[in-house]
Order: sequence, then C-alpha cells, then structure tokens
Amino acid sequence: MDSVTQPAAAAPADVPALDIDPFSAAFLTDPYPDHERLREAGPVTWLSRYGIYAVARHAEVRAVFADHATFVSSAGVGLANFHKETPFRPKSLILEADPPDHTRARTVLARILSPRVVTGLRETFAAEAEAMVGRMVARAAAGAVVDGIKELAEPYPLKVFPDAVGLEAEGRENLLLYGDMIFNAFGPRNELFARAAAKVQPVTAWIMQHCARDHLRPGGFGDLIYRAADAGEISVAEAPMLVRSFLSAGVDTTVNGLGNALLCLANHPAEYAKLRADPGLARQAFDEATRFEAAVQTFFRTTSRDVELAGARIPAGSKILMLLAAANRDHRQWPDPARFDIGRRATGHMGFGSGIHACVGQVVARLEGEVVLAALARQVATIEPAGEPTRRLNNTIRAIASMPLRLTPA
Ligand code: OVM
Repeated sequence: MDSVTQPAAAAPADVPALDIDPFSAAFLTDPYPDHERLREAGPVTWLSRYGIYAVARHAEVRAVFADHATFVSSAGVGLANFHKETPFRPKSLILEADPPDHTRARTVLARILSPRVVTGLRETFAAEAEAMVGRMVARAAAGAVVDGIKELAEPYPLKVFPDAVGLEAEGRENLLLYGDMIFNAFGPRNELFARAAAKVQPVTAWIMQHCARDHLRPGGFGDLIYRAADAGEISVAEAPMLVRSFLSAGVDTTVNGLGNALLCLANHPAEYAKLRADPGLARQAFDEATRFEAAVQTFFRTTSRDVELAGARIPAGSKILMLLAAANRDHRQWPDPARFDIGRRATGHMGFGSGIHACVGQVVARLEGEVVLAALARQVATIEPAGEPTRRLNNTIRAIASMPLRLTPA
C-alpha cells in the first residue's frame, strides 16, 4: 500500500476490479500468472489496493503510449502523482516531462545517441565483450561454475556505458545502487523502496557530483550534453540533469537486459544452439529476450482529461499502470507468446516502450546485447544452469542478483 495513506478512490462501475498487488514479493518473483489474470480480466482493470487503473494487453499499452497528450508523463511515470506528492528526486527533464519541454531534451539526447554515433562505438563494445566472455570461459575451462551476472551481465555495461559517457572508473558501484533506488521509487513506498532508499544521500551525492562537467571526459556523451548547452540548445542548469538521465537509465536496464537474456538462453538450450549455429542471430535473440523477460516491467501515465479507453471511462488525474511485460506476452499480438523463440520477429514489443518516450538509448542497449550474445555464440558451446538464479526484487526492474552457470567452451 502507498505510504501516502489516502484511501483509494472507489472502484469505477464499468471496469473489472482486481486485488492483485503488482509490487508484492510474490508478484515480482513470478509475475506471469498475474499478468495473465490482468490481461484476461479486461482491456482496462482497476487495482483496488492502490486505486489505479491498469492495462496489460498490447493494444491498450500501445494506445496509452501513443496518446501522450492525454496520458502524460509530467505527473510522474511511477505510482506517485507529482501533482499531489513531492517527487522522490528532482524530475527528469526527459522521462518525467511532456512536449514541448520533453522535445528539447529528447532532441539533444537523440542526437548524442544516434545510430551514426553509436556505430562508432561498435568496435570498442565488441572487443570488450569478446574479452570479458573470454575471461569467463577461461574460468569455466578450469572447471569453475561461473556467475553470469557477476562475471558478465553486471561488469559489461558498467564498463562500456560509463566509459562512453566519459565517467571515471572509480566508484561505479554507485550506479547500480542508484538504479535500484530510482526504479524502486517508481513503485509504492514499500519495503523494497525503503531498503534501497536507506543509502539515498551518499549515492545521490556521488551521482550528482559526477554529472558535473569537470568529471566528464571531453568527447564523451556527458561532455556532448555540455556542448549542447554551449550552443544554447539547453540551459547550463539543465546539462547536469541530462547527464543524470544517462546515469539513471543506462546501467540497471542493460545489466538486467543482459542478465535476462542469459537466463533465457540457459533455460532454452535449443534456442542457444540456433544462436551458436548462426551468431548473426544475436541482435534478434536479444530483442526476443527483451520481449520475453523485459528488464523494465512497468511504467505509469497520468490522465490529463476525462478519457474513454477501450470502453472504460477514466477521469482526469487518474494513474494508469502499463504492464509492458504482460503486453509482451499477449496472445492477441504474438502466436505462442510464452515460447522463447529467437527465430521470431519480436519487433513491436513494449520492452523499450513506444511513442515519443520510447527508449532513446535503445541503439546502445541493442548494441550491448548483440555483441555480448555474439561473443557467447562464438566462444561457448553450451550454457546450462548450475543451480537456481537468485532474484533481486525491484518494483520496476526484473532483476537477477546471481546466476550460477556451467559453460562448455567452444
Ligand atoms: C531519467 C530516467 C530514469 C530512469 C529510467 C529512465 C527508462 C529515465 O532519469 O531520465 O528511462
């Protein structure tokens, strides 16, 4: 339950009400049975314990994303309504903004993260992936059970992305702590949030300190933000806040995107065999993993007016939970949606969102996914679970803390 102890609004008459808690430990551990209930109860549902609407089907999630003037982001993209509660941290200039403010920030970030620029990173990102996979495979060749999270899914993004931003090497563990905090903060003020937020002061101080220009290598993504400020595209005060967006959205997401992809491949040996036979499938395999086990499971919008959605009348000022990961397994959209199939065209999934807020870093994320899976395909013959993975529960991210694996070197 939200710590803001306002009683939830009365259930609307025309929408099925459910007592599911999408932020409970049980739900976060295994969301898929409840995703099914949410999808099949109706196109729009009402979650009584929070007094919010929810959409779990692909068509409605996409419709909410598509109408950014009705379903706004500026009131927060978590459970908290910024018109009624103080944001957990100063609002993001891109994530928690609507046009025209959003457009200015988005234009700058989209240019810095454009396909042309990111192509320039490919060689470095691929070499680091080969090297890191090589070290893990060497340990496996010596007989060790390896940890796919601690030896690859965490260290890889923590190396290549902050390097590209231009951050120093020291203290990068703060990025993981910060990610855990802000993605928990999109949910209710539950136990998960409280535990993450306990370290908020030193971690936030480290993050904001490293958003300053003199901490950023000339020519990196961070420095390019300051050059946009030099050119007058954004203000000098906005620059550190946009660097903060890199540090917020760029690590925990890809760490768990890679972790979830590894878990999918370990659990589906026939799919791994297909990837091994054709490393050119790496990009598509990463996309399918993002559909099948989306790292970012949910986001919210807030209605700016009374609106009818799939026959449901939703009043202005309502919070709507979008279950991206449920939409990604909607049988109305994909044949056999609960099957992990790297041969499928997974494009159109909601793992990166869609519309004007669709992940602006997805070119970088997909590059990381592609080069890591391609390196595995070249260097590893088989991947098998060597025990149950340990989950790290988070209100927004589908996260894994540790994943013991047995690898056969190629
Ligand atoms: C931001 C931000 C933070 C978290 C997630 C995100 C997935 C963006 O600070 O702009 O996008």
